[in-house]
Amino acid sequence: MTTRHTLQLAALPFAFGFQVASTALVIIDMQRDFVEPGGFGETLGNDVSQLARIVPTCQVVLHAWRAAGGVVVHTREGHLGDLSDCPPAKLNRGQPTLRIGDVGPMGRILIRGEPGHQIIAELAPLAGEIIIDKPGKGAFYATSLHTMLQQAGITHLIVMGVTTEVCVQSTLREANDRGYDCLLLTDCTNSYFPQFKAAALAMVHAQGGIVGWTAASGGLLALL
Ligand code: C5J
Repeated sequence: MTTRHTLQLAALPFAFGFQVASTALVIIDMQRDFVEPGGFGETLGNDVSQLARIVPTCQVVLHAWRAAGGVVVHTREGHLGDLSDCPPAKLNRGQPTLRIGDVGPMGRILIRGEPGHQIIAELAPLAGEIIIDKPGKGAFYATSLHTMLQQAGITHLIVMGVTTEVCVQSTLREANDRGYDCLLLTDCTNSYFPQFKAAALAMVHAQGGIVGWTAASGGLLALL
């Protein structure tokens, strides 16, 4: 198989056609701050063990995608140490046990460079893979992601990561508006709220794929 061969992946609402050469695997925010106890996710009152469940499946897909020679993008949500890129509306919202920038067990919450901001070891980026640090939920807001994807000739995205209805869905919508065909891997994304995950998946492929496509990872692995 050459990376320019068009593959057809069974998906909802219909087959997702893509070429590895023009497709990026985008892994959203698989950071310690969301997946491990003591980080941003837990300060908001969430059960982070929900998210850890998808890690082995994400790892299998990542390894297969690397072996196929595809472009890999990792994103991380986080802020500058002086919080100048964190709007007060985000900083002050709700009643978390610790706010963004406060010191927690994995360093300052959601701050770039802190231990909690790192991508989990199982999915750690390799040299040469794209890492996007983003201050918002969507990976295109205030980042160079679109420019980097265009430079790499990318037209299609295969997306996994957390959380389905927040950063994953925001990124899918941003990508869709920029003209990318996007597939979300259903067993490689998760939410702290199962009902929100189910609703977000349905929203993606409804109305003839108004935001994109969804499929479980097995079909992709078989094609690769
Ligand atoms: C959240 C994210 N949930 N990565 N961030 O605040 O989905």
